[in-house]
Amino acid sequence: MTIKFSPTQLQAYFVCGSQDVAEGQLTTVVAQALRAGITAFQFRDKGASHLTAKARLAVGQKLHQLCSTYRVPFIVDDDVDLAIALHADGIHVGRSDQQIQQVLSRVADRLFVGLSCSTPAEVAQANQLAQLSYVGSGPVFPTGSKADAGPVIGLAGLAQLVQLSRHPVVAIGGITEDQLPEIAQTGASGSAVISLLTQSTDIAETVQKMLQATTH
Ligand code: TZP
Ligand code: MG
Repeated sequence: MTIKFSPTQLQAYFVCGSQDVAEGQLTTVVAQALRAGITAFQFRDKGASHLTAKARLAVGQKLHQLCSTYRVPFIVDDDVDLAIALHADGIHVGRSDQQIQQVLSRVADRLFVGLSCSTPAEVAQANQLAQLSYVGSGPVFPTGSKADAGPVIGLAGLAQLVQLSRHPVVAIGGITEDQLPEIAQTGASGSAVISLLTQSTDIAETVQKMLQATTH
């Protein structure tokens, strides 16, 4: 099953890999998040990941199956070969990942493509790329989940990028429940989060708050 991109899928966007949860818990956590109503899932397995390449493929297959059951897009971070091998619905490309033009020409006919953009110049470049589906912007706030995260852009920085972007924007980085309404006020289509869901004591309630913040 291929899932097409819609901006409403950015409302409650969960990003997670083995490094973000206790060992062996990834599929359990993702299943809980899907049951709670997340609108997109990104498999981002890197850094302190405890998976071998072979295990990553096997876990990715399981996660894609889970996402398909809930008709939620399964997006792979960064790794085009993995995205193709897993028949992912989408790929998310960061600034330091493979050149966006190369990725687009290789997979844009099969996968939807998201790109990280944290400055007005990067958004201006993304505006030239008609095949992009969305832009991810941040870190909006300080984050403990990405060791090499760039400078914090704040809510004002996010609002500026949303204004400039022709593509829908999903906010990322250090987003807590309290900030969800302010994120929505910038015009962002939603929030992409790791720790808000992996550290949540009530995933169902947290996802509801993410959905409510962006439902007008
Ligand atoms: N890209 C920019 S910040 C970030 C990524 C992957 C980490 C987001 O994690 P958290 O826990 O929601 O701050
Ligand atoms: Mg990346």
